[in-house]
Amino acid sequence: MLSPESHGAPTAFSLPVDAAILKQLRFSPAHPSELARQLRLSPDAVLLGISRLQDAGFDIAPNPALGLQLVSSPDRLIADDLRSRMNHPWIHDITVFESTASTNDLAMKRGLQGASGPLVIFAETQTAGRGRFGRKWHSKEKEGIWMSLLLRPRLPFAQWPRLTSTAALAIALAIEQQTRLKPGIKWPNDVFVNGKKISGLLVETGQHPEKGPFAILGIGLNANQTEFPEEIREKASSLKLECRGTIDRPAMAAALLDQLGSLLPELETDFPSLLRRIAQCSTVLGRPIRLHSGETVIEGIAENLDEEGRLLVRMPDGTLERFSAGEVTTGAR
Ligand code: BT5
Repeated sequence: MLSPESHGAPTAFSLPVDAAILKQLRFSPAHPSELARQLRLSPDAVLLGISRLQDAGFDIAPNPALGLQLVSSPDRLIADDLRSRMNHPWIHDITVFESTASTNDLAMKRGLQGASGPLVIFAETQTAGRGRFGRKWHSKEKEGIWMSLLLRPRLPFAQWPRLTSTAALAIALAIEQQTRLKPGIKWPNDVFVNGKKISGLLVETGQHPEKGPFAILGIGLNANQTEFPEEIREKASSLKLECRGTIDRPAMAAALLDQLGSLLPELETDFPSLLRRIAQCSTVLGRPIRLHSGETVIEGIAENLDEEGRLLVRMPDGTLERFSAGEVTTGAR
């Protein structure tokens, strides 16, 4: 199962101390003694947690009438902060690196070592972020969300491509929720806003001798960039540029985890309804396209998605062909 914890009723009490304190303070200010009672912790544990959080950059200030108040959070991805912001903490194993070559490489390593997942790895910057076919993915420090999830879907391997379109929908919904922008899904692995690429997905698979196959879902989401390197300047954008406001990255990252947590189980139980929503967000359906798939380049009309999310293309001779991967390069945004 993708999300073993999603059936329980997670409470602040099941969170680590710092996450529980943050969750409670986000809900309302409280005196340390109240916090200790609410969280069933000793007063010392609460005070220690508060000072750890302050050291990490959280502005937690005393207010004579209200008690302790969370005034602001740092613009950093911090595992306990993300845990505290999630509505349904379905994923507990969250790691954040300041810098790494590629979060997909790290998640792959964990999978090959036999980690059960689900787990997620974030990095504030990647020195060798990758797209498909070994292309470079620009991952500027603290300006985006660069993350990889390790999952072991309980689905026949042939159905794993469902992961890509489901994750794209989760990204689109999280963006919409946080910014009110209207993102579109460019089949199969891009999310666009106003005709520019905001996010890309890199899904890879691995195999552990005992634990079996696993999937790595790599997500790059441009949040606060105000400029891009020359080679992608024309086609890339960030949420900040599109909505003219700074993005709260931890809130966006938590929203993304929440959306993934609610959609991923559906991919096993009710993919047809997910597909309808994915199709509604599509920027390619109904349009003339050119599709590069391996050595093949075809032109036709992107007509629909089939039951597994493959693209159905109406060819000039009237036949319908299906593609499970590829790159839509023309006539579609
Ligand atoms: C993708 O590949 O769009 C998948 C990107 C996945 C990145 C995530 S970040 C976390 C995880 N760790 C990794 O190492 N990777 C994943 P593709 O469809 O092949 O698109 C790659 C192309 O997008 C490049 O050739 C550029 O043209 C363009 N590009 C590169 N960086 C970009 C950026 N930050 N924003 C928009 N476009 C970009």
